[in-house]
Amino acid sequence: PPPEAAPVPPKPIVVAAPVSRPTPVVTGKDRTEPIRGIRKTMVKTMTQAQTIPHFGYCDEVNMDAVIELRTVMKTLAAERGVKFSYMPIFLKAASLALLQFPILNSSVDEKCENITYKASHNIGFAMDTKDGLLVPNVKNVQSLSMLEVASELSRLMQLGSAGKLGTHDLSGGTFTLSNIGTIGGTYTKPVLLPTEVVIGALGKIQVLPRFDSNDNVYKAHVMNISWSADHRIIEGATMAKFSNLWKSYLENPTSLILDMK
Ligand code: CAO
Repeated sequence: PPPEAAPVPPKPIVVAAPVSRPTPVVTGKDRTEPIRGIRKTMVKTMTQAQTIPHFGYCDEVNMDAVIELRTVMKTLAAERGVKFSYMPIFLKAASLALLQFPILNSSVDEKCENITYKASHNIGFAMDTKDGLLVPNVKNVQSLSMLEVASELSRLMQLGSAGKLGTHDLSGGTFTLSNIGTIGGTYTKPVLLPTEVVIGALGKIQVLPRFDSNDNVYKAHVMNISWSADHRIIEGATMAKFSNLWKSYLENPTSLILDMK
């Protein structure tokens, strides 16, 4: 009899997070409270951001290959005591792409007369905490391994959840990614974090029908990316080229490993 075929391992499927249901609040009358703390900082930063002319650029990323890669990396990282989400891959891919588009890791002075190209890729990530929106950053992503990025992300997330992030971790960011997809949504319109010139928002990974190269429909894992950039110094074409490169690292993670320092 012909030898039995080896069992095909099941494809990893990303399951959407359960809908979070906060406790309903019924007070019966209006309530006014002062804006304090992190929300007060958000008022200041976002008001400043709206003085910057932003443009948006969106695309979709096929996540099939990166989901498989991350499944393996998650197990390997766990053996070394490190939690490994998709974020280290997103950050490292961004850092490698920034090496080719340094203007996206720059800042402009208040009068918009000088551009400073930042040597470090201090990549911030938006964090939804009980106290509000926090954006700690991983310093020098350009010189960290993927595992080191994962470990640093875990440290920052733990501190953020405990409300213990310090000024060092919250300042000096040069580029930001916001994974709103852990909560839901597809495309967004992210707002810049001054003095940075780009922010990217990642939508939720969805299972959707797509065509392969032979025109056959297959089940694809798709994630949307929404970039906002400072149009005073960033051209749409530059943003598109950077996004194409970042996307190519995720769609073909072997190229990510090839370019890794
Ligand atoms: N789509 C679908 N699922 C996703 C996903 C995405 N884009 N990103 C991560 N996930 C899944 C992961 O698969 C993970 O499950 P498994 O490990 O079991 O596979 C699960 O979600 C939980 O991920 P995580 O807790 O490890 O999250 P993370 O490290 O990817 O992200 C953080 C952490 C801090 C980015 C996230 O918790 C968060 O706060 N997101 C909200 C950001 C936000 O508020 N943005 C708006 C800013 S403007 O107001």
